[in-house]
Amino acid sequence: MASSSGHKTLTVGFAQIGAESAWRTAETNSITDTAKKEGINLKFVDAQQQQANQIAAIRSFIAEKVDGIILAPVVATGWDQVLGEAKAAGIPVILVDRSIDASPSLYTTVIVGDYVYQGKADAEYLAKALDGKGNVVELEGTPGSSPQIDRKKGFADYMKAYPDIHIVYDQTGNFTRSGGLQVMEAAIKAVGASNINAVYAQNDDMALGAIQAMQAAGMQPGTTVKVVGIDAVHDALQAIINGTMNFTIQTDLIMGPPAFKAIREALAGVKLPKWIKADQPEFTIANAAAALPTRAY
Ligand code: GYE
Repeated sequence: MASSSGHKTLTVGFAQIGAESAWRTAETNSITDTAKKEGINLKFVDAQQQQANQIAAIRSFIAEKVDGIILAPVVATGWDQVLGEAKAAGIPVILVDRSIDASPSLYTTVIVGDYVYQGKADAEYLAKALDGKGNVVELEGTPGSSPQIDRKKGFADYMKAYPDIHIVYDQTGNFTRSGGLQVMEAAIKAVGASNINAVYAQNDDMALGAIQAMQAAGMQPGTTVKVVGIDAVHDALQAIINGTMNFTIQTDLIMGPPAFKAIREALAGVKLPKWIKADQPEFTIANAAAALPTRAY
């Protein structure tokens, strides 16, 4: 059957991670809005941060004989078995926003940013802003997820050249605003407010939570404490404009159009690149205000 847009009506299963961040919710909206617009029958599962729920969702998509599967893999390992089952059923699997440790033959393509580069960009900004010297609190994402692993590595590798910059506190905030707030409260208690010169948050939501915790402790995020995040979500750009945050780098979240396009192409026998990458613009006080009104989500 043809939809109003002229495409064959597809049935696609989407195993989403959950709703831990503003970024994640916007990505969900991109995929559900695009499905509506393109007349795609979308089976949406919110896995509540559990890999087991994602594996169960994929198995039910296979049983329902969907045309394609979109998976945002919560962690990087443990996918071989279930992706082997999807492959055996001949169903293309498009990975979105997180990569996995598995043979590339088990999936069609991964649409994902360069997260090592993002960590490096945050490190580069901080090394300059701190003049090569200072104490940093690191807020990490979901343990074992590809952005947590890669962003940590990109930052640490770059900072090897700066021996006078120290990570004085380092904990996961699970990519959530409340996690960022709690970890920052604990860091302030453990290290002392006056001993913290910067915060490196592996996503913007945790940076925003940390800003709240610092303000409650009478600190001045954005001025005496430098704050860098990742994603470039709306509230982070607003915080940069307000002067409470210093830097962020975009993670693409307009995932609907490229994901469904990849499924159509895979079904048509087109050979896709294994890694589909988007631009990652950087934002500071110099360009945040101009960018904010044109953000799609
Ligand atoms: O940066 C973060 C999140 O996997 C790239 O997950 C994604 C990350 C994103 O919830 O905000």
